[in-house]
Amino acid sequence: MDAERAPLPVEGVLRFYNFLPEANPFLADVLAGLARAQKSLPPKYFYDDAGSRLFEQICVLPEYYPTRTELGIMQQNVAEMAQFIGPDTQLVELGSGAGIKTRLLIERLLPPLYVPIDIDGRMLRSASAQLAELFPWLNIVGLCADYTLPLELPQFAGLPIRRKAVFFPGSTVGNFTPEEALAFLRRVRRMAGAGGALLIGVDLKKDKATLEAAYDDAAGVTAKFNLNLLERINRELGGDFALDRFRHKAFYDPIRGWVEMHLESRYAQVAHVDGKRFDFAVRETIHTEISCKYSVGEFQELARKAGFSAQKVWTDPRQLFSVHGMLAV
Ligand code: AVJ
Repeated sequence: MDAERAPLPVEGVLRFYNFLPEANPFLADVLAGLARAQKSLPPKYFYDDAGSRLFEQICVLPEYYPTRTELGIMQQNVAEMAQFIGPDTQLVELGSGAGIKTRLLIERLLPPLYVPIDIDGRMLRSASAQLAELFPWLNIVGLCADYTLPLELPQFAGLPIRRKAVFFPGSTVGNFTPEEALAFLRRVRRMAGAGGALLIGVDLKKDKATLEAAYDDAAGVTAKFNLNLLERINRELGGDFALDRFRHKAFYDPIRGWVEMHLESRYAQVAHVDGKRFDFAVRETIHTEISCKYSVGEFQELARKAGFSAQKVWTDPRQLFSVHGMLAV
């Protein structure tokens, strides 16, 4: 038998497996991104310890409506969501983060196994340990992995599992372009397997002012979150970015339907990473993130192309945010 595909035993309630590549791709990704005509850095590198903490601060900002709106939708509808997913389901969560919404779902769904997947190993461990304390009956197998890359979900032996459900809250799918999101959802479809379910949070299209405030808050937390990427490069890769020589920029592009975040050079300047030199013209930017917004219909169509059929959609009264219930066809 293929050793790699042998089912993993679920021994004890709390286990972790590291699926991150041996060699850290951060340096190569940064050097490649900064060498482009439009300099860019992948948003997944926001989430070091400092970045994860800053993101948690973003989630409670008055301007950042997605987190509290999605939580409200879940509080209102979690019974129906659990019923939609059904019993004996292995719950897989992508980008599990601090996992507050997860608690709601787990206490209704009572899944035999919970598999959180996150790129931030420390966040994964602390959130999982909290859940293990809260739900002593729950088997948890945490996977430290980059789910933007192909990932073969291990099989688990010895539990009454009839299907899988993938939970992907927070509108993190918005970090992909619609084209990338399609490729990603096709992989999620394979991960869910036949008859599997997808419960996914998707931020809705809305007016420019609301969106731009959400990504450029008055307290400057999002600016700090964005600039932390340069700080991380300085810390981990021996960079020499002067943080006060860059400013945070965020704007909504209604044609593309996404918010763009950039770090804009205030001056003509030079920075180095790993001994390599990068020149910045005044007002030249590093593109650090997109956050794509969808109408309910647009997202359903995208998911349909990826092999899901839309079954349910839950929204808030102001139609700011949506949570979709879909089935793998
Ligand atoms: C975690 C990707 C959903 O796009 O709204 C928040 C990240 N960036 N403020 C988002 C983020 C700036 C967030 N996601």
